[in-house]
Amino acid sequence: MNQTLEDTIIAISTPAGHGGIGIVRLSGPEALPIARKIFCVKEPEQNIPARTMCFGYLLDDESRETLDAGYLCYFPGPYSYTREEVVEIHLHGSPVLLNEAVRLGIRAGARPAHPGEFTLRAYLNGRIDVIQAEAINDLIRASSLDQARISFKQMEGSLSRKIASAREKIVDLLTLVETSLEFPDEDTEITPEQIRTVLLDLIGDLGRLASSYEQGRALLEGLTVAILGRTNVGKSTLFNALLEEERAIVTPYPGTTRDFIRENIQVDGVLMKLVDMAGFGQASHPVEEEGILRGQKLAEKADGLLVVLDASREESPEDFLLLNKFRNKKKLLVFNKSDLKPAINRQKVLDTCPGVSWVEVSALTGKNLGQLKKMMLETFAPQLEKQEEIILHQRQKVLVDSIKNSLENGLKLLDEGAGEELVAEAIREALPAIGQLTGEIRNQEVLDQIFNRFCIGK
Ligand SMILES: Nc1nc2c(ncn2[C@@H]2O[C@H](COP(=O)(O)OP(=O)(O)OP(=O)(O)O)[C@@H](O)[C@H]2O)c(=O)[nH]1
Ligand SMILES: [Mg+2]
Repeated sequence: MNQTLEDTIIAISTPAGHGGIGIVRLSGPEALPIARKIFCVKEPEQNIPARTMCFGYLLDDESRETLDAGYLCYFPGPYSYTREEVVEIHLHGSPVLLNEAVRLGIRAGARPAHPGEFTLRAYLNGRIDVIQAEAINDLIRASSLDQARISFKQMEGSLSRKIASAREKIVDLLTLVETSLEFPDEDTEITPEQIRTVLLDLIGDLGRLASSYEQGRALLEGLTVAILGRTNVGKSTLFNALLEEERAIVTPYPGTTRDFIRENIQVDGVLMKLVDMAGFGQASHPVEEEGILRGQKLAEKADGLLVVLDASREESPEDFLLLNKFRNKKKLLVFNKSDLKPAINRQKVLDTCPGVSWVEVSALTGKNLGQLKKMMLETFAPQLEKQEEIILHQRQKVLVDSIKNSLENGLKLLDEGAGEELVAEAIREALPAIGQLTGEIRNQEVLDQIFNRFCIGK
């Protein structure tokens, strides 16, 4: 990726397609002069107010043809997204016009931006670190509100501060150990016990951070929740009701659903991939049999199960078979068709799986579906502490693990009675990983990987 900061870059910053407005953005030393060439505003250049919308016209400066009306907004560096001179031109959201504006901008001296290059510049100019850059992209691509919340905090520097504080503690510890080595007689001496306390504290913190990656992944990818039960209990009806869309076919005949269907829903900001599948029981057709097998495999891997039972009929051996088969999975028991006269022996079912939460619903009338959603959150979703930091990227997880490893090596040496010099050396090995985590140590390949995931114009 070209990283010359002398260039002025240009790109459309709004998504592809037609929209109410579309924004072309420029960043670099010539941003304002170039913008003024292609966009005509009343104010003379020296009077263009900062961060204020100025009405004007998109103009082909060669043919003198006016192409659109809109607004120009000038963000003088360093008070801009990239810390450089930045101009946004707001036009009508027409791809034809926006592309033309970019073409005119290039003719006037700008160069097309690479994906993520605006954010890359913000990083190269020291406004954000790599963790924050990753968070910006996460925020843009967030598929659930929870994920967006976490990414926003990280964009504002919460995770970076946590890493900085770990770094500070490590550096302080190293300084103490080194001073006590250099001046052994003075009262600067640090005891192995003190070193151990600091190390254990840091290792605990980093361990919690590393294990938050599992939650992070669940957030990014969503939780898979499989709807399972014998045929005709109302799985597809429940699936549709939770989806609020008539997605799966529902009929009064057992064996309606044969293949599985997966759709995303959001429950209070948490992304769940809901899967409807063939009902368990005697298959009436080889296709259904295959569907049942696939469903079982899926259910085994799911993050949670909704085991649906027909409360208007007596419990059947298949119900018990199912409950036993998925004994060790997180699940909820859903007694469906509660609008009809009950016939199931609920207690008998509950006795086979003590401790499992249950709810009586009617997928048909919608009764208790809100309650069911609440329970799905409580039972399946990782419980996020609001102030806790979550790692969303494998890159970050690998580096946090590596920092923790170095500290653990130091601790091991300390426990084996090795000299403080050796202990310090092991601890010092944590520093490069910290540098890579926040991007202080620049690795072109890693930067390319991170910023290539961005859209053009961000
Ligand atoms: N009264 C009542 N009927 C329901 C309810 N839920 C589903 N049904 C009916 O039960 C029948 C079967 O519903 P489905 O949703 O197709 O059941 P399923 O479990 O997906 O069935 P298979 O795909 O064949 O395994 C349909 O006639 C639904 O209208 C409910 O809560 N109350
Ligand atoms: Mg079905």
